[in-house]
Amino acid sequence: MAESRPRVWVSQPLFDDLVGRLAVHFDVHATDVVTEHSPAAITEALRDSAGALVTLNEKIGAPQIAGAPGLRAIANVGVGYNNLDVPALTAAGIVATNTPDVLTETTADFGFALLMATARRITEAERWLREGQWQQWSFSTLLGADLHGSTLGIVGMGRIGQGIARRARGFGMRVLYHNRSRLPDTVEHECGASYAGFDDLLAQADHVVLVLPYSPQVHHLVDASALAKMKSTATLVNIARGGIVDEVALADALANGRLAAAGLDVYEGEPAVRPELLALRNVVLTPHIASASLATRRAMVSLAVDNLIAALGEGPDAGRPPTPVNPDALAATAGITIAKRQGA
Ligand code: 8YV
Repeated sequence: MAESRPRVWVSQPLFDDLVGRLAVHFDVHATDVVTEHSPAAITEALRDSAGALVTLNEKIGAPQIAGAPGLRAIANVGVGYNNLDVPALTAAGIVATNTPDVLTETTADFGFALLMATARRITEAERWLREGQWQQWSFSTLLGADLHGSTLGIVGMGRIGQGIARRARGFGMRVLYHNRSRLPDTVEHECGASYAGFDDLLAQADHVVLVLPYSPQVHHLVDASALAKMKSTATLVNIARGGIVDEVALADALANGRLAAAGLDVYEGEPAVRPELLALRNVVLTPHIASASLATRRAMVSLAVDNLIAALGEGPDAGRPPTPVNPDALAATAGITIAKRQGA
């Protein structure tokens, strides 16, 4: 009797040719149309699965894995993995993986684009023009803030933050950064960036970019009191996660001239965007697309597929997924892989 192959769930339509590589090893249950899966639907999809390829939309914690005894790996398509309860997965021996590195430069490009659009009011200017408001050229139309010669404050100096710092250097900006830990001198030097305390960075920066990973510890890190420490002429860009900014306080600061402008790619309740933000002209709003170049989105899916195949003990890297986030859980998978190699 033919041995049944492990079932793998793919939560969203990704790239068929890349996801198709899973079918060499697994019985693939792919989602054909973009779907908002309810927590119960995720539980159901995982129940008989050995692995899953998921995106930030799928929140997976203890309730979702409780009824899935055969689940061994979750491959997240994204560098951020705050949609996963990693301690719960680790405790259950489930390997979690993410997709770092492949999106670094694309995301840094976008962070810089959003910064420029925000400081120089590009989307606001286009809207104004399309509305037919450009009746006569005027010297004082849509005056913005310079990037060159200004001070950039980067909060979260991982790979993407460093990519933004290198770009800022080319623009003649002074770069301050704040991070959980200070970077080695060589990296600071290469990025042309100096370490600053959080409050100091807020007070000195003309432009602040948030690129730090989300965790409950940084929920609403940028709240009313943090915003009050910033210059009223400053701009704020968030390409990290929505929950890091108190959006009500931000909208209030933007509406009342306590902050010049903001550029947001991420939102606390996305895809919903607060009406207070939608009503403002001095905020650039994009729909979580910082990593969305075709080449990079393909590279992310490809890496996630590699991770899932390896984490489930198949392929040339069986038992050694390239980018695990909880290597502790790999021990369990390694045991399965060894047993499988031995024909158990
Ligand atoms: C992804 C992101 O598009 O990588 C991340 O953390 O926020 C985005 O680049 C998203 O995670 C897709 O799941």
